[in-house]
Amino acid sequence: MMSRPQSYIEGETDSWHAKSSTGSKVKAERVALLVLCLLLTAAVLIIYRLTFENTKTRESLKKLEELRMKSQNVLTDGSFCKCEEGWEKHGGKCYYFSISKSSWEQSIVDCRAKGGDLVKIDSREEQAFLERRVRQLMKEGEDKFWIGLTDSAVEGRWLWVDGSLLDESLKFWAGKEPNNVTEGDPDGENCVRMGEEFENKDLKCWFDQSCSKPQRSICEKAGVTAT
Ligand SMILES: [Ca+2]
Ligand SMILES: [Ca+2]
Repeated sequence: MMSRPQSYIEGETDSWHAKSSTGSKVKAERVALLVLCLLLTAAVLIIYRLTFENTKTRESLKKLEELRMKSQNVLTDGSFCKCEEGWEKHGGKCYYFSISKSSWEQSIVDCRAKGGDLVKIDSREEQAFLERRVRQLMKEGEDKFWIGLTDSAVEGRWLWVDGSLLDESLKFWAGKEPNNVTEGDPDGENCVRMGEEFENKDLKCWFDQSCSKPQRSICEKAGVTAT
């Protein structure tokens, strides 16, 4: 029996090895391609999801802002509030920021002639609104605005224009105020003005001042209802 030449067997083995090596290479490339495809698909899905969520978040924020704007102008009976020309609407109330300066007493007279009164601050939110608006209207430190708070009757006993006592949790005195300085006015400082040109720490921008010293003022009145 004749056996194959040794060289022939070696040649066949080399060829088999070459084929086997090429096959493994192709297989590895296919696996790599598959992995790449999977990664690409995952990336596309993630990008799509993020874009979708981003759009959803923007829509939710827009809706929240609309609700916030609406809630500020809706009164308790569900009707909407309107303000006369020159008055600014906020939280169902109308505010008039007078830049002409007068004494605290005269400011009350002027506000009442307009159908309102010097402002009474009932919440931190209201203080935040007024603090921001006053800051926008001020050009220098003396452009402060009277609010309806006084201790004229009893020193240190702060009352609002409607006769109510100042709520301890709603005080926004700046620095070491009230200091009841008596220089320039022997009666001291018995009326309150508010405002700083720059952003105030924790909304604290109230200063007691001599009631006769002319200041700008903030009037407040209820909004006119409209359904
Ligand atoms: Ca005082
Ligand atoms: Ca003072």
